[in-house]
Amino acid sequence: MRVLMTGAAGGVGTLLRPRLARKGRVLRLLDVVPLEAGPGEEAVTADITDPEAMDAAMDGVDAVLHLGGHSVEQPWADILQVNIHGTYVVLEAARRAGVRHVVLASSNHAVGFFPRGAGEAPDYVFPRPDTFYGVSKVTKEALGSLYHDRYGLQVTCLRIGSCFERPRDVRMLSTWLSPDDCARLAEASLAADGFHVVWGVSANTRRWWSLEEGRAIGFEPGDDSEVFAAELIAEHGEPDLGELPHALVGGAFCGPRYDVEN
Ligand code: 15L
Repeated sequence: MRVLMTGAAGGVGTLLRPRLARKGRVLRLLDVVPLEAGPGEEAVTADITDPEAMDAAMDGVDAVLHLGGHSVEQPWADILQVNIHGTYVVLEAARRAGVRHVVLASSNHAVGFFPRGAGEAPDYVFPRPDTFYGVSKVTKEALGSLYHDRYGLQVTCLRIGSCFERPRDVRMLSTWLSPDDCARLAEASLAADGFHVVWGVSANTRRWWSLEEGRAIGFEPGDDSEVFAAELIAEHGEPDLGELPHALVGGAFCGPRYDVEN
């Protein structure tokens, strides 16, 4: 079993790398930044927008975990080239190589303007991107859907919340995806057949995003950000759920800081 991980040098890739190591599995780490391969790993320095390099990177690969691309807002031209075109190149290379499973790192920012309501935000919320970055995640999901329906790839898109070692602010008490839960979600997704869009969130007490579809593909989160709540609230104060960053899925990404003229 060989898994190609794009964006392996990034934040989520770095957290997942040790957690996805398995006996009998080779992790092929791909990034524009050179990486040193450890036991059970292979390193490829390549750009996801380079079709020849991606064809070569797919050789012998069973599944792809596509994390590569900008992870925050950038000028449109960069988002278009790296996140949108790059995802097309990755999926095309996977299709040509006959790869069965592809997991796409989407983001909560694909649906950033979805408002907090009385109940949980359901799975498969219609796209409401909050930035050009969010648009690229919507496009990623759309490309994944196309490559599933037209070419039979098994695709799972992860609407990841906030994947860090620990929550960094009060919003993340709701949106945190612990590194261990991210690995659990990646494992479930790498084995899931069909086309799925799931929230990437831990079993946080303050969670307001559904875990139903995640659980349907076999993801059982084991962590809860509540253990960090007292400390974060002492530092930042109690959240006002009617205001940003708490009132909308995408938090501060929905605010004026991300207007194109700022
Ligand atoms: C994301 O999609 C970003 O990659 C990450 O940096 C965080 O800001 C996260 O969303 C979030 O919403 O907390």
